[in-house]
Amino acid sequence: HVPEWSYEGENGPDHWSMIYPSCGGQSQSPIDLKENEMQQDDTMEPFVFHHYNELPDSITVENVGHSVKLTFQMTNTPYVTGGGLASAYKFMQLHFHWGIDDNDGSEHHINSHSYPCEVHLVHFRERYETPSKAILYGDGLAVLGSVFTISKEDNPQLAGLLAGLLNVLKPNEQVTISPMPLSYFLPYDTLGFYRYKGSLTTPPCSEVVIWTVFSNKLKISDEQIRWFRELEDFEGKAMQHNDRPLQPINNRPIMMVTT
Ligand code: B30
Ligand code: ZN
Repeated sequence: HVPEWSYEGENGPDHWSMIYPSCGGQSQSPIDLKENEMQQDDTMEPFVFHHYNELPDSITVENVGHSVKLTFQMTNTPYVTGGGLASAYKFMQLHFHWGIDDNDGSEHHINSHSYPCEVHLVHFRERYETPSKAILYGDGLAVLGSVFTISKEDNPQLAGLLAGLLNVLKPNEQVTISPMPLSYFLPYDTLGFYRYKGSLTTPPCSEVVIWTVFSNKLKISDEQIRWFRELEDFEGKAMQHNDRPLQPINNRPIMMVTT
């Protein structure tokens, strides 16, 4: 289907709230994560990632028109506990946000700095049984985000995915890629992170997300990012960027966990 929203022009982010009222809410994402405005939290235990190192049977890559999404077919669904989360959150999908050039593209900013790319690992709270039921609750989803910095060398862990992109240049196209563990999309050290309550960064912008952004970064080369920008959107135009502008914090507490 063709959605009623995009990242540019008449259906761009400034207009989302006309059709999707939550996009005009008071707890929207992304935000600028400024360390000097955060509270330190020493009570959150480290994350525990279950089955994140297991090889899936297969991975499906899909061009969803506004991003590229990966789903993992595996016997044991990965899930996350700890990290200040109330209970287990099951992995659903991961996807990427990127920018027109390497100065921009991450949705969250860290200390007012934007990064060229950000990956979102989307999870739903197990006790709500399904993703569609989970988004009816303020703590229904947990999204784990990591930003990328530019490396001179290609990141070999991204090679299989990026090769697959050539087969999904058009919306709704799907391809199966060689299995790799979900842990490839987490920084090596996940002990440091930022935490706040926010929303989906795309319509319907539901305010149901416990956000985590890790302080450590992943790596991607400039040549590798270019592949994302080649994907086509529903209008047949290159998806040059898919980062929502920063949203007001409105007195929300932002927590920081350091090692
Ligand atoms: S994000 O991580 O805040 N960018 C959804 C999940 C996470 C984020 C944004 C949206 C989500 O579940 N959206 C509704 C379902 N989508 C399915 C999808 O896979 O991606 C349907 C849709 O638009 O129509 Cu996009
Ligand atoms: Zn996202």
